[in-house]
Amino acid sequence: MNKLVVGIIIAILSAILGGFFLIGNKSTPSSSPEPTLPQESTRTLDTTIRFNDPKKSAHYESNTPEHGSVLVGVPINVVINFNFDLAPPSSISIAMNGKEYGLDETIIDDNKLSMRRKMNPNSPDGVYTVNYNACWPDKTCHDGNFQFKIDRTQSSTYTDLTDKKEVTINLENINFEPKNIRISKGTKITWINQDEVDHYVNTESHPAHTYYPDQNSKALKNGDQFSLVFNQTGIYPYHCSAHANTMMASILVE
Ligand SMILES: [Cu+2]
Repeated sequence: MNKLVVGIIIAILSAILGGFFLIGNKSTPSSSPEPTLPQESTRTLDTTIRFNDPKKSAHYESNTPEHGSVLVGVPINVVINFNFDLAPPSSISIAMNGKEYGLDETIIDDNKLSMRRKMNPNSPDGVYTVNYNACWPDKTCHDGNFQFKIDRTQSSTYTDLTDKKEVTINLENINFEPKNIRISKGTKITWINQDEVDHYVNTESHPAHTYYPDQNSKALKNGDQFSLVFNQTGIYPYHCSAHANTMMASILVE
């Protein structure tokens, strides 16, 4: 009799605790802080080579190209985003094997929350290390670094639309269709929302959207469209900010 009562109590406790842990586990992803490494692991991360761990400076928010990403073309610039006002002499270096591939000077954007440096469009394939020095109005500076890889051979996985003057990309089924494409310099791309939910076209990173600010649309409702002519060669990773972790794509301009 006592054994039966104990058994029932254990069964009830197990059910309650089991339910508790189930709820606890379910709530974990939304309540836990953002993982620090790697960032946004659903993006084009390379698992075949080992990148160094990035160093994040004070006030660091995000960067494009993303740390550990593999690009099928050369980025038009490297952009780093912060949550505090940048000041001179903030600087960015983009180097491989001791050689600098950054072009011109580092530019602090007008809102002072991001800085950028152009990259040599003839940069060879390989792993690049970005070292940056972020300085603040009180004259203090903090350094940081991250890495990305350029591998042009992987552009064969991109849909070749290089002979087109105009290209349409449909936003449908919460995806960009076609997703990763190659186009020629001067091609006009038009994005059309075919879904019932709102979508956006946003340049990386999320949510700063600073890599190529021209490539930021307003909210696109069903049937709405957004167009942009690409006049500069390079790689343009982008996403929809309403579905930032799944709805992403890239344009290689040749
Ligand atoms: Cu979307």
